[in-house]
Amino acid sequence: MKILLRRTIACSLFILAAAFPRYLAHAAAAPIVLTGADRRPAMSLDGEWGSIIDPYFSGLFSFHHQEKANGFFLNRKARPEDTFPTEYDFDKAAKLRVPGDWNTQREDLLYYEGPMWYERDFSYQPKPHTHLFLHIGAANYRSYFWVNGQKVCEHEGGYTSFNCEVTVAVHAGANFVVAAVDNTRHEDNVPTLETDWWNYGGLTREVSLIEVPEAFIDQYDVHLSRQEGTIIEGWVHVSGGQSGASVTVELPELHASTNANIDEAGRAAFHFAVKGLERWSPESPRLYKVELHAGDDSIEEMMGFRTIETRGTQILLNGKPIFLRGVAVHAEAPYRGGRAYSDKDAETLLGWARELGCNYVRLAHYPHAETMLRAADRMGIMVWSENPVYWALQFDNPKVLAKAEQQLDEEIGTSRNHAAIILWSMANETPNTDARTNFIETLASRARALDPSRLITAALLVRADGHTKIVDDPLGKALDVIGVNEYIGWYEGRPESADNTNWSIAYDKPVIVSEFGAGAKAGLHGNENERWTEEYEASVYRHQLQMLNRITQLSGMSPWVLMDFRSPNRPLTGIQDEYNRKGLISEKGEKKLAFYVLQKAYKDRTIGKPQ
Ligand code: GCB
Repeated sequence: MKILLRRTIACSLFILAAAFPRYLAHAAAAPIVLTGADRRPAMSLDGEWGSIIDPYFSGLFSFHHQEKANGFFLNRKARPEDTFPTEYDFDKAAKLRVPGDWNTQREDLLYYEGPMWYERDFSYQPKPHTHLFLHIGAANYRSYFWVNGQKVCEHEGGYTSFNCEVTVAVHAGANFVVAAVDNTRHEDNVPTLETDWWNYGGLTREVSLIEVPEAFIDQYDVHLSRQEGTIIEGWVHVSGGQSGASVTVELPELHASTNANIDEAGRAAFHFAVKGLERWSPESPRLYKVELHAGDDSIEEMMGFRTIETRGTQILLNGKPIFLRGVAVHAEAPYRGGRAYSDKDAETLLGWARELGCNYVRLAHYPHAETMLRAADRMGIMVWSENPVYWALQFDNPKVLAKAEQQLDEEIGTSRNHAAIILWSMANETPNTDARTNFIETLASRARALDPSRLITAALLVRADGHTKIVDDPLGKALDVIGVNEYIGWYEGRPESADNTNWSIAYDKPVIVSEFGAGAKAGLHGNENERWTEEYEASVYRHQLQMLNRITQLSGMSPWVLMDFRSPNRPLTGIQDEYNRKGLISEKGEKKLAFYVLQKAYKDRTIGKPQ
């Protein structure tokens, strides 16, 4: 009955919308976050979608720039009796693969920035008393979705997953979904106009349909208590759950379970003791099956349990000091190129990190795919996860803050149950202004409120006084761990300039050197004073490693970067060819000399505090 009512409402909305074009935009609900969306039974919508490139967005806007009631989202088919032309046809249009950025699928799209239309048919048999969500792993940057011509949602932010309710829009039998994805860069976006990576557009991660019961678990948090290492605590939120209804959390392998009741806000907080829990660590990345039950809904995930905290200038994993032997990683697909999304991409990238001797990766500069986080959980690689607050945003614009907050909420909401993630990074290399500091402090407080179980960091810029590098950015106050980016030997000085560089750090907190590096073209050899040779990059690493060992509060490092990645800022012909060449490995998988320098330091433990 409820469903019928909802469908009738939807139908009238649709009629209204036809009469008042702008109505559609307002009728669509905001997308929601589903924790563990990839753990739910789903109907995949991956594969080939019809696609129409639309640089002027004429599929959505009329010649007087009003939102159309009969845009491409209607997926209209021309009929012989028509008295007007239909100037598009998804059936005849070129195809694009989903998941996948469009830039690396067709040569003519490599540089394309603008709106792109996608269409896919599907058949479905809705079940009564269910909600149906269109799940989108990521769509860069702004995206709009319609099902059977009805607007179902709009979303902003290119690197987080979201879910649009389509319960009333989908009907029994044949259906179609249309998406418009627009990767135009804007000054008030997060990230903004300038980045040092390729602005890959499109439905870059998986798309599926997820059916859940009327009352369903949308978000949950299950983690080991920092205070008491034998207590698992957290909460489950049930959308549409009746106050007082019961939720069960179970770890069958440990014969441990608990029941908790949902409060007025739909949330059931729990904590329970477990015996014999083996903690997750890089040496032993033990994962347990965790089952959550709430009425008709249930979800099952493999989770690790560990604690992460700081003591003075140390980072403690499971109560013991740990040195983070890391490397920074972009979500760029090895060999194939383009945006990474698959298990295979994740396993190749993290496999290289492990071969280097890493126990840690900085996943720069935006939230990476769930596949990457699951692989890190399995492989025992700790993760720095990052909000795309990169360089100089409009820090005094409240709308920009709201966008950054939304992306942070989605990042934490989606990935908070990954043991691998130990750090939430708020930002990278932002200018030192009051507006910036307030902006990022607001984000840091929000992240702490959302997830008090992890550490907050950001990659800061440093200033210099003679041979002394000074880390005193006021933002440091808001952080648990200070991230520091520096490029001695590349953007400033020579590799050996590191030898007489000293560090003055204003905070009594752990420090991670979150970036250093140098560019080298794989296969280009020469002497170590020649820029772009593998020898030069290796020399920068050697001098850097010695210098880093002199920073007493150093708790970790993630040199820039694991693999060469595409960037439009890097046009040097014959060397860069639009790739940032600071990789330890080329995009074709060729290891450069610096890879082996770092590998040796990590394997011999000649870098970092003894653990
Ligand atoms: C940085 C940025 C990173 C760049 C890198 C570079 O400081 O954080 O995004 O790609 O330098 O190669 O210049």
